[in-house]
Amino acid sequence: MAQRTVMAVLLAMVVVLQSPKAGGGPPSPRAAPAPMPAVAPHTGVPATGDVPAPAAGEVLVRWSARGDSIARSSAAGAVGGTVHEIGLEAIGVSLVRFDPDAYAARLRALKSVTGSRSDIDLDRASALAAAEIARQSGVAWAEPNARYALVEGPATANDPAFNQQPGLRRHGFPTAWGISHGDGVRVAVLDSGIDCRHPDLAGMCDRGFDYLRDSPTSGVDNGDPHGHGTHVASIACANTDNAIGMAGAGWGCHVADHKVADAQGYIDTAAAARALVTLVDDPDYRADVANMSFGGPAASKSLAAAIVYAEAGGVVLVAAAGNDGTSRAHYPCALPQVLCVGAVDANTQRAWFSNTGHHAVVATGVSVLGAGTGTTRTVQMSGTSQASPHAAAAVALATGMLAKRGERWSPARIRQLVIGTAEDLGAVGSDALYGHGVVRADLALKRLVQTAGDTTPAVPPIDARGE
Ligand SMILES: [Ca+2]
Ligand SMILES: [Ca+2]
Repeated sequence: MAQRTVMAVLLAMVVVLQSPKAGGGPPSPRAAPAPMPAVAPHTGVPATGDVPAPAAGEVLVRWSARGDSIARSSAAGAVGGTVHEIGLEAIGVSLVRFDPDAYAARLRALKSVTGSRSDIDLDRASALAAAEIARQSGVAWAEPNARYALVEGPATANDPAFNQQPGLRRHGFPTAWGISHGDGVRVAVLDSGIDCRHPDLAGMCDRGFDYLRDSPTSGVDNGDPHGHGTHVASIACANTDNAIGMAGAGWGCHVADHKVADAQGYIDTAAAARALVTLVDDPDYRADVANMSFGGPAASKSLAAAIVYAEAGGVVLVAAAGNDGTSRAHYPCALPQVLCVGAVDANTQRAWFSNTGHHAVVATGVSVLGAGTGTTRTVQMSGTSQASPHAAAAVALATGMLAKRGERWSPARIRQLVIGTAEDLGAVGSDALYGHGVVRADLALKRLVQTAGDTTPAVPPIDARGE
């Protein structure tokens, strides 16, 4: 066999066991995690409450071909209104403004005469005015100037540990959840395995592959002797709003366990490269995103070729910048096809261990809460390993939103979306400590909202390396 390069080590450290909370918190861990209770699937955007009333005294009117200016004025006059052009001439629509109080009073008086007096409020007056205008000559249709609400999500998820996950708020995930839940998105986790029996991961694991044993994993009874992969997977896609444990940043995304690391946390180039190629070549393992919370200084050509292959195959590649605290290039993160993620603490100060100079963005990577293995419900770990899945989750939410409207963007374009919406930190502009800044899932998705139906790139190409 060809000599294998020991490629990388997993990039997390400082494990702090977290004891279960008394009262209100998750139940005490037992020898085997309890099976996941049935939870209704997350489907789309949550309801936003009451529908706002239409704008008072305004009706939008579409004129028919024969509607000349005299007919228009006459139609508007039927409700005591006047015609206003508001820039919708291209679609034949004008705004009729009228005095809603006067119109409502007139209707009340009429009803009084006919013996059917009842209160007519302003909302009702808008609908009635529209109906009256619609009956006039030269009018194709008329409708109240209805209002819509911004789609805003829940301020919090109901997971009991949510308040111990300040990074989620810092990255704008709760707002992003109001726009997308990442449903149907698969994040391949190239790591030490995933404990898919964990109550916050059961049901979120898709079929995966164990490259050490050369065999598929079911996504049901997978194991993780190291614990690293389980933690990373949960940060991205733990079951959210299920009243159990923690929230996953990607809310409803699924993970696939691509086990490439041994129990000591080492990954060889062959396993990593094979996993990347599998994500593209084997339809059973197709993935939208690959999270690589590993790396090292070896500039392997094979790994680089596999990265290029996976990106060309449509996989958005996200990796950890490394925990050496140096500016030395760290692979695969330093490759240009990879969204390279450094770590910051809860105050968005650079984590002391986070490598510099090669990452595109930063995310929370100090004392991050995630799923433990075995009987441990949650643990805290620190590392760029923990930062990377936050960025992967932002990608998952964006990918899910695009899929809902029938779009699929290239990995490069999605990478540019995350980079282009990052919040600048430290020195103005891209810098060695923070790259382009901290991941803002909310801003990324809001930019996607703005680009609905737009076929031009959401953001101009940006040199992710910052030069
Ligand atoms: Ca949960
Ligand atoms: Ca900066």
